[in-house]
Amino acid sequence: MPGRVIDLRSDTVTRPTPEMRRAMAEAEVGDDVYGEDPTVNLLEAEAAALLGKPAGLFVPSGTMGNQIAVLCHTERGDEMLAHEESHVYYYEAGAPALLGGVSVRLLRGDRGRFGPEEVASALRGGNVHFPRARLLAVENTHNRGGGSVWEPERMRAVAAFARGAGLAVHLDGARLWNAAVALDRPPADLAAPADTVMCCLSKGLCAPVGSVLCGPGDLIGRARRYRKALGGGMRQAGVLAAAGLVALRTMRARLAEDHANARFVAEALADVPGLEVDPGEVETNMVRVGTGGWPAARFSQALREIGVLANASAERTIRVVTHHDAPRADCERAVAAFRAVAAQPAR
Ligand code: TLP
Repeated sequence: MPGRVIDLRSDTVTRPTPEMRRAMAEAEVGDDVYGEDPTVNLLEAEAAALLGKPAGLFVPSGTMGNQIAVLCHTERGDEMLAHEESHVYYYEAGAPALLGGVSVRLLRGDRGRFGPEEVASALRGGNVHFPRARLLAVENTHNRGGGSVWEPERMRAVAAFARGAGLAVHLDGARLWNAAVALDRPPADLAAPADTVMCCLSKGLCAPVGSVLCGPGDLIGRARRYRKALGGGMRQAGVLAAAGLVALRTMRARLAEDHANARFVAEALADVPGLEVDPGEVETNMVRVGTGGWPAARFSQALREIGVLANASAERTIRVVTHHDAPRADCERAVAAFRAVAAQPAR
């Protein structure tokens, strides 16, 4: 039985680095609901600049950032378009309906990605029977797609088509930083096709809490009011924003290491009998492991018993997410654990 548990459930489990903790302890703060927290203001400005948008808003979570965007782009009774496995639909507790009275029309496509034709065939025109389609949501990298990256040209084409059809475009860029590293492109290039973009500081970048929503100044003004309504107006939030600044300034480039570790895990598991892994589909920091004869939930439990955490993401699939707090040696131990479980009879 190994000592320390290796946690590959998500990159959300990363803890703030020593530099972040120092920055948090020393942060200059004020009351952010009055707009008087200098560290939050700086984070919002730096994030907006990095993403090529006029304004930014610090929010407690990616979910809140996405849902504020939905509220800003729609009215009650409207419809938004999103991939059937998108986070905004699949993992946000029905919030578009709950908070905005917005229905979601689902699109299909390869690992979270689609083309203008999928958008075109989902649009139904202005007939009184139909809700008004007002928003398209895209996700890059795509979580349930296994960390898949949108090809920039395809993203531009989809966004241009949607805008031509009168839809706004929101980019769930929780892991846009990973896409930027994988493509070796500035984050602003990847965010350019979207009206609004949400990016997380609390995943691969290791900040303890927080995301930013960036977009046009007037929209971010309205977003600030929705953030207040949802209870996300925080006071001396500069202690959190200080960690976010360290994240933005120092933690992006190292994501390449997480990507290399994900490839390492995928390649090591590819020829383990009983497992199904396609190393060719690993584009960033996620690996989807098919568990063959095992129900994934039971496989996950068996891994846990030998000190490795990885969640079932589907009936017969486990998701492995690499991150800062699981260096190569931990990935090697995780591979050994997967091998050990796969060698047992399925149960
Ligand atoms: N994803 C989490 C879980 O919610 C599934 C994870 O462990 O991957 N957009 C995307 C693409 C995300 O992956 C997540 C979190 C969010 C938004 C929401 O961010 P938070 O957790 O900060 O609300």
